[in-house]
Amino acid sequence: MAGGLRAESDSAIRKGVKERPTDLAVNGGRPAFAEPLHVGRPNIGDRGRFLERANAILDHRWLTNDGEMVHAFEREVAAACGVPRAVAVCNGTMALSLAVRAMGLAGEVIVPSFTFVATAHALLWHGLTPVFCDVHPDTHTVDPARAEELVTPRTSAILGVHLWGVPCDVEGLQAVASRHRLRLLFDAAHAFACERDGVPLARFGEAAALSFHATKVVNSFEGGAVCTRDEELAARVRLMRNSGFAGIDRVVAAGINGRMTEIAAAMGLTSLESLPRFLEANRRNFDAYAAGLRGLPGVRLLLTGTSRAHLVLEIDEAACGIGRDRLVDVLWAENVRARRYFHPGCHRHEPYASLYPDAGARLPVTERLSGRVLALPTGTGVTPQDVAVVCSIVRVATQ
Ligand code: T4K
Repeated sequence: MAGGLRAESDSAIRKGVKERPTDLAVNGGRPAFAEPLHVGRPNIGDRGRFLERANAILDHRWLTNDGEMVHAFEREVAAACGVPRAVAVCNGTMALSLAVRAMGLAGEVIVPSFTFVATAHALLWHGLTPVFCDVHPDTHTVDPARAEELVTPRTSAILGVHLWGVPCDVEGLQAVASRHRLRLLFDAAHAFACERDGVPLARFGEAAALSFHATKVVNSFEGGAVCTRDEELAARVRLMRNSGFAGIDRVVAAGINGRMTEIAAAMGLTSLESLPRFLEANRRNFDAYAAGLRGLPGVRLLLTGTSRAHLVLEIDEAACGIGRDRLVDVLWAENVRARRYFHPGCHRHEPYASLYPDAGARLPVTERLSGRVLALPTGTGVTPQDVAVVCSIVRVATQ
């Protein structure tokens, strides 16, 4: 009986796998998926709970600005991140922007170029100069040795990014920061539910900015939060989130509207309740990808953060005979919407390309990675059978 069931599920999993080059859609075969399989398909929690919360919001007629749902979400996020305070805001870019502003940074800030462009924009919007730093080839996070080379009398801080939820070399960066009296903060947009040796990544640094965008492991449609162990910093962020209002008609700072809405917080709370299920799906998919891609020359599966929310490959064309961009074309033809995150690196996007035309010369790892990395679909919208099919496409394309 058990053997029969096993055989059935194995054959179900093999359904649709590609076996030879002529099976590929780029060679005239039928696309593997009828509907697009997206990177970043949102995880959806319990609809009933979400709709109950939506009704409660409407009943209370409190839709935004420091409402009960936002307070509850902040408490949950702070507890999950092991910090006394989390200040919820409208998105991750705003979280970064408020952290930078509330910390009073000035002059130059050392930041990786291999990240989503919002990391750099959050600095530029405050008149700061992003100084792009190379990353370590194994972790894709800022290399402390390279960061130290970039310190000048104008440097005020290092902004590390826990890319893919992989921890930065926090101690290495802290040592550089201490030696040069710099501040240290983190873009933790990818790092919710990620830990290092049991410590949530959002605990590191003076402040960490989270994103709860639809594509993140926990989402609030759009959303973000600043996590910090510094009560005064949290109070400043909270003040600035609400246009600088310290009382009902007293403004004490040039704040902004960074408020999270109640409906967003309701989605965030509902997502948090289902987090164990989301993590289980990510880990199951990661293991299935690891098994499906094992032994493929030139295809490296990055060990992403402990939430396994990102599925990241590095393609070495010399070893596997196909370049990353061609492989992305092959996957798209199959309706697998693989993404070239974070091609081509911030320094090659505007306005940075014009501001710092020579930056690429000191970013060899970033330049190499941005030509080799691709993200594949995972999360609750992706099944082990989907993974088997995606792996078979990669396997046949790299044969
Ligand atoms: N720092 C880092 C390191 C970040 O990665 C990000 C954001 C930030 C800071 C800033 O945080 P936020 O301000 O965004 O909260 C996406 C996300 O929009 C962005 O949040 C994320 N990082 C980045 C890595 O990816 P795009 O331009 O790829 O496209 P988007 O939002 O259209 O979504 C990607 C794919 O996901 C779509 O092709 C289809 C799928 N999708 C998306 C949405 C929104 C769905 O299936 N359903 C959906 O509702 O930026």
